[in-house]
Amino acid sequence: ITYAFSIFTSTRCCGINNMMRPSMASATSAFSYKKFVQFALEETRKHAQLIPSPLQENFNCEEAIGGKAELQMHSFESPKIRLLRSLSVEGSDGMQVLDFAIFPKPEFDLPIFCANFFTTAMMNIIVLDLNPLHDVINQQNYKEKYYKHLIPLGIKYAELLPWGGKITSESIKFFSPIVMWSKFPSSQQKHHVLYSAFKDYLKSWLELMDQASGETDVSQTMFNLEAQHRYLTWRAEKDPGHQVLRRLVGETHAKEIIRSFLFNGVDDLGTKTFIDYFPEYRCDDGTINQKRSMIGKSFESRPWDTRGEFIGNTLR
Ligand code: BLA
Repeated sequence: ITYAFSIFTSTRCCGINNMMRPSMASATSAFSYKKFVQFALEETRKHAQLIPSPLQENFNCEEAIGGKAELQMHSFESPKIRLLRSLSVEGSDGMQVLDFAIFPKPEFDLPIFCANFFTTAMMNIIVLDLNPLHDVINQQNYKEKYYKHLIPLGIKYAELLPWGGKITSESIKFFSPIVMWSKFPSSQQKHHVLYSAFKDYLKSWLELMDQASGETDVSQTMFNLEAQHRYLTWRAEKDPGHQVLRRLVGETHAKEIIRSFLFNGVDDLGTKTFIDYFPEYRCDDGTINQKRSMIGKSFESRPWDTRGEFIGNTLR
């Protein structure tokens, strides 16, 4: 097996201009997430001056083992953004993946922009959300501050991209009342809807960012920082995409991409461990239970009503 890592093969491809390269998918389908990334960077630049992140040097473009996919990574920061990063994958078999997130600086209690799309020739598994930094089930004022005016947007897309069925119950606490969680067979019409939703959600997040003023209270900043670290710790350990990534680039390099790039900050924004945050995953020998979920899957239908009230009363 030959490994092709960015660090060793950085001359092979990429840099931002690579977005202009003909897509690997174009041979099999017209669909690609590259235009999503391009839109997102252009749109964000209307609101913030993006400067390349130091991560860009090590994480940019690479080929998966055996040349079966191409991975592209971008990362930026700005005065209010700690990290905007994007991973897109185009497989030679038609697989298309986008993992796009924007993490605010800790002075801001802004939600985390989250677009996670996994597409094969047949199926799509998507999560699109402004993931709340704080509790939106019990903390009414945080929910109202960021989501009240966005409920109609959520309702609009919930009709077009219906609830995807049961999910890892733990995940729901990381989702907002306007989360799009959906599974659907590939079609041009659905991809068009997804693109619109992505654009609308991103624009909404950017408006929230424009309005946000930085926290001056140190304890509130620390509260935001820990919430972001907890989020990163969850995703760096339990994100459903890890398995695919390991298959593409191998165990060691997948771990590097996950901890240093996708969920950058997990190793330096805080000192608490996964078990500190999620003690129910602790095995008798102190290690982390490898199960994705301790509670199991639930929420057959959308656990938020049309007023944005949480109605999934089975949540522990
Ligand atoms: C499935 N991805 C899922 C599911 C969710 C998410 C909820 C349904 C399975 C489940 O119940 O967990 C996404 N879960 C999230 C997100 C958060 C969360 C965004 O808790 C945030 C807090 N998905 C990707 C990437 C890949 C990917 C990058 O985002 C691949 C590289 C793959 N996701 C993927 C696959 C499945 C999946 C293959 C189906 C397999 C499974 O259900 O485990």
